[in-house]
Amino acid sequence: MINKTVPQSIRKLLEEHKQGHLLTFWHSINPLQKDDLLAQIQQLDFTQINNWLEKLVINIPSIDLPVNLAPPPFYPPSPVNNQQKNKYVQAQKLGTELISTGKVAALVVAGGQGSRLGFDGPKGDLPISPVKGKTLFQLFAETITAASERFGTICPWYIMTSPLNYQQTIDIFRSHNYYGLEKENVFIFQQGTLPNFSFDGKILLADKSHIACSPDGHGGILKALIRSGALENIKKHGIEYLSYFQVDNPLVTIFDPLFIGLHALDAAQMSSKAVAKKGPEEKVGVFCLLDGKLTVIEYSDLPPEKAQQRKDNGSLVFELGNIAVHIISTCFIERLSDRKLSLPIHRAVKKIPHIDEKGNQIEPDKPNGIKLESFIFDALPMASKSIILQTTRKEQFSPVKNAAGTDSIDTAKQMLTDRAACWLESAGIAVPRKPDGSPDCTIEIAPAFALEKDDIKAKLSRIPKINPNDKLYLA
Ligand code: UD2
Repeated sequence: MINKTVPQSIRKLLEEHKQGHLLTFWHSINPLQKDDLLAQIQQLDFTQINNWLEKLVINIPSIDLPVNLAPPPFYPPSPVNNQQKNKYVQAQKLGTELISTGKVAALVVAGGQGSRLGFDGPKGDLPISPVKGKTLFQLFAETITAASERFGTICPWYIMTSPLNYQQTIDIFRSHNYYGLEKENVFIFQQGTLPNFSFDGKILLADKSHIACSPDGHGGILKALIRSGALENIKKHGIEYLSYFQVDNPLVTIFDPLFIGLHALDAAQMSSKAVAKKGPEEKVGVFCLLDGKLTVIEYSDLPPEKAQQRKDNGSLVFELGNIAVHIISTCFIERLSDRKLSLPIHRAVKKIPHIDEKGNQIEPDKPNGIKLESFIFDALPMASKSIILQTTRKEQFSPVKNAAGTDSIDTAKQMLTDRAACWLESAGIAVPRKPDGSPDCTIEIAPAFALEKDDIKAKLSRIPKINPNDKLYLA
């Protein structure tokens, strides 16, 4: 058994595709590891791999800078004329009805590795609320509980993880008793992975018996929903709309009747929320019409003259930044899968830990290889209809990407306090402010207390006077 040999067919296959090095350590691994490695090799699809090698790994794809670009139509945060006002009222009513009748579920993508943040563990376990230090998962769970009560229904929650953080995520939910949600209403599933490559096209080994792999991008959700049985479960619950968001945005409004209603009224298949970009350099994808089709163009692919182009009123022509909040119709996911439509694969040059040909562990300090991934927003041009609702950054978008500086834990905590202060002030509560205008206190509003600004008015008697430096938690 110790001397188990490699099946001839596998050895031949690897040699044919110049990946024979995957067996370098065959003689120094134990029988279980041998079986494991063989299983991983059998999973490799060499037709696809050769295609990626040619188009994305060995050869650097030439990026055709998009030329035929136009800004897309969008719904503004508030209606601008009577006709639109009527539509928003109708949409709000329809969205409320759809949520109340159990047609909408929450769907979060939480499979990323969060490497920029340097946080050890699933990003959803990051403490983020400014007073109580609740984690992202807890905040979302409490929001889902509060929304279920508000709408008189049960809103299920689908959570995409990756093989790298699935078990940890399950353990976190178990140890927190699913944050008060019923276990059967929380569906945690795994996305796929793709192998990592050196610049010369060799598949990297993570250790002597494991191929180095990374999650296949948030676009992997389309396949993962089907493969994991989540889509079946969604259909069984009669869910028609998925409210998609990223695990790194503590300000997200998960159940927004207006957004859901506009999507449904316009018979859209996949819709998006956007914010006005802070400036031409902000690192978010932008919504554009490319040859008439709604598309997200990553900031790095947007020609600088387009990124900087301004309207007469001074705002950017391509101003709609992607905050990765979507409504996706269940039937759209089914249609993509029936037609076997797959999303394009993108290359990302990254630092990839691996072992070298002598078995030495390499922890690179600069990018040394290529990861491949697909993006959910690449499904937008495949939708027969898609709408964009512009929203306000300070109300709904504060991504936690970095350990410090912009888009960090500190900025998200500050924005949670800022939003809470604005909600309280809009209900007539005085909030102490510093000379620079920022709140001179820390405020956390639990989802059970208020899901939106208008909920505050009914709770005025429960709000104490706020003094400078106070830490106030409203629950
Ligand atoms: C994404 C968008 C960017 C902007 C920004 C808003 C891309 C390429 N860019 O930036 O345009 O909208 O978000 O915050 O998406 N994830 C998985 N599996 C994966 C990879 C990622 O679940 O294999 C999740 C991850 O856990 C996170 C989200 O997808 O919730 C975004 O991932 P990211 O942080 O890598 O995206 P980023 O910052 O490149």
